[in-house]
Amino acid sequence: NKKRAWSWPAYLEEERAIAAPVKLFKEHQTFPQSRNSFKVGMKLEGLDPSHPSLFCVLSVAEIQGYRVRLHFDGYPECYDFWANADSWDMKPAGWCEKNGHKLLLPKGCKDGDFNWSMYVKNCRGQLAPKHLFKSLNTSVTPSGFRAGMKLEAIDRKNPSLICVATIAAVVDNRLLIHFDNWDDTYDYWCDASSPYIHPVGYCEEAELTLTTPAEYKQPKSFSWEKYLEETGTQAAPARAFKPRPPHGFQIGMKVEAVDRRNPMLIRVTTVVDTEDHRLKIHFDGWSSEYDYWVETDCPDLHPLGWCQKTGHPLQYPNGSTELVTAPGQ
Ligand code: MLY
Repeated sequence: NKKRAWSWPAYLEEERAIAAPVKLFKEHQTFPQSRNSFKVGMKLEGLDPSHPSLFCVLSVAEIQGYRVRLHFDGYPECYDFWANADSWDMKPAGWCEKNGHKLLLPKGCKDGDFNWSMYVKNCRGQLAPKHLFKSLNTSVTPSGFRAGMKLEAIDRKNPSLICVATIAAVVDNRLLIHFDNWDDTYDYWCDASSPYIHPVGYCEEAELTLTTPAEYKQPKSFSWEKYLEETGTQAAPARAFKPRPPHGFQIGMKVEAVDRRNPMLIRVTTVVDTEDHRLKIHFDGWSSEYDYWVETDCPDLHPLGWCQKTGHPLQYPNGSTELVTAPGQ
């Protein structure tokens, strides 16, 4: 019995399965054009994935292929998270100040006397150089969305609710969605083609219930016209909302996907169900109990060969170890 290494071509043949075509993936999911040049210890500003309205002081804690593990300075390691090196959520030191965003300081640092160059000097760190941030060079087409404009948005944490919301910020082609009179823990970033945002009047037209702002006095008699006047605000123009084309993923297609239960791992994965904007993914060799839904544009979804090309380990289906016994010779 000869042994050969696990490989996608052999596995696809064995499973009679097909790879999800590379053209179905967004640029940020497919093969990167450049290397990951971040180094352990480099410091930067970035979004907290569990509180996406907040930019924080982060350090690169680990590199794995095209991915980085980011650590919140001054906070326990249990909050560390993984991101791709071209993530839009990563910004160089000074970005928040320049763009008028609040920066959550390392624990123990006082507001007002934080200064990046003093800070890195004191902790003998190093700033991540600006040219490493791919997100700074994205070309931006003017969108018609402006901070302060109102819209109807799905609460991603309570997806049955479509709510009165505000564009809290516009950066590049991304919008920060905030829910009126709620705290910012429900906020999220999206783009103009997000299926989760709609123009003012959408619910009325579709005969859906619109969730009014928290503590709104007469929710039953809510009218957009009155509310825009009361708040002295404008509705986001309907033409700024862009339809998202169908994704093209089909049941049975294979991909490489980060396992969100253990996000340092990327596994051999199958699409087992699809919706308009989401895929249900299954980790090959594991129980279907572990299946879950992801957004089609999720940065943790990649075409076959991504791990190999970017130098990241790939977890083979449970049961088959790295070396598999080849049938026959
Ligand atoms: N059951 C939740 C619902 C919160 C909804 C907030 N959205 C509309 C922003 C709660 O009361 O906390």
